[in-house]
Amino acid sequence: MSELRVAVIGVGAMGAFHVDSLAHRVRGARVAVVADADADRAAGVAAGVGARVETDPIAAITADDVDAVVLASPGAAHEKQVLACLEAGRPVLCEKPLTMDEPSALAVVRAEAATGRRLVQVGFMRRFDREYAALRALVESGGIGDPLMLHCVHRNPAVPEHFTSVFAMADSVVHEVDCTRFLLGEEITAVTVLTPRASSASPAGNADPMLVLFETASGRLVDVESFVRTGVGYEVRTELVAERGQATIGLDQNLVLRSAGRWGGSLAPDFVVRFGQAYDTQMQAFVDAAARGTVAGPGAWDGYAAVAVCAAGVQAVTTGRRVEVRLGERP
Ligand code: ISE
Repeated sequence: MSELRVAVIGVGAMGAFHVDSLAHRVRGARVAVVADADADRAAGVAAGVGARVETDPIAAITADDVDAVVLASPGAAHEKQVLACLEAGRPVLCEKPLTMDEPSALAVVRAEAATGRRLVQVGFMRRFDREYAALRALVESGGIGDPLMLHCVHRNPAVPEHFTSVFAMADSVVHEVDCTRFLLGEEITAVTVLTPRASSASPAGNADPMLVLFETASGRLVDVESFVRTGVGYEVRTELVAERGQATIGLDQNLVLRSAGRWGGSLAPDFVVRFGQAYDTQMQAFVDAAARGTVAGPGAWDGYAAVAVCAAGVQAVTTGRRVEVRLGERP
C-alpha cells in the first residue's frame, strides 16, 4: 500500500488537529475523506488538505477510497461508528469515550473479538508521551522496585460551563484511569471521591476541585486531584512511589529562564500544547499499524475498562460513597 487513506469523522478542535497531524507531521498517510455534521466546517478542513467531503459518517467509513478511520465525533456517535468500522474491517482510532456506557463498550469489545483481529485503538494519547513512556519503562525494568502508590494532579486553566463534576470524571479524570492501568498494569477495582470546599468559579452544586481515589486489584492506591478551573495553566503531573524510589513526570521544566531578578519556567496553556508530541506519535503508531491491517496501543478493552471506571466515578461523586468496579469477562 502506498499511502494509507484515512477518513476523519468529526472536525471540531480535536479532529482538525488530527487532520493537520496526518497531513503535515505523520508519514505514510493522507486524509482522503472528511465528514462532519457541519458541512461548511467539513468543507473548510477538507479543502486545506485536498480531501473530499462526505456528509454521512457511515458512508465515509465504508467508502472504497478509505483504508482506516479516525473518530473525533461526539462520544454519543462512537458506538455506531466503531461497529461500522469493525463490520467494514477498517482499523479505527477512536477518541475517548469508546462509547457512552458499559454494556455498549463491552459489546464493542465482543464485536472486535468476533472479527479475530485488533481493529480498535482508543485515543489515550498519554501512553505515547515521552515522559509517561519513560515512567512505564522504569516500572517494567523494576529499577525502583514494586510500585505502591501514584499521586496525580490534573489541572485545566478554564473549561466551559457544561463541565460539571460528572463531565470532568468522564472527560478529564478518564486519562488518569488509563494511566493508572498503563503504569501499574492492573485493573482499578473501586473509586471514592472526596469533595473539598468548592472553588468560587465552580458552577453551583458541582465539586471543583475533587479528590478521586482509585484502589487497584493488588491493593495499590492512586489519588487524583482534578481541578478544571485553576485560572493558571494546564498542569498534568504524576508521581510514582515505589519500594526503592519515587519518580515524577510533568514538571514543565522545558526552559528555566532567569531575568529581571526572577527565575522560572512556563506552563502549557492547554492539552494540545502539553501533549502535542504524544498526539502525533499516537497517530504515527496508528498509521503504521493500520497499514498492516491492525492497530497499536490502547485497545477496545482499555476503552471499556475506562468507561466502567468512570461510570463508578460518576456514581461515587454523586452519592459520596465508595463504588466498586465490576468488569465483564474479557473475551
Ligand atoms: C480534554 O478532553 C482532554 O482530553 C484533555 O487531555 C484533558 O486534560 C482535559 O481535561 C479534557 O477536557
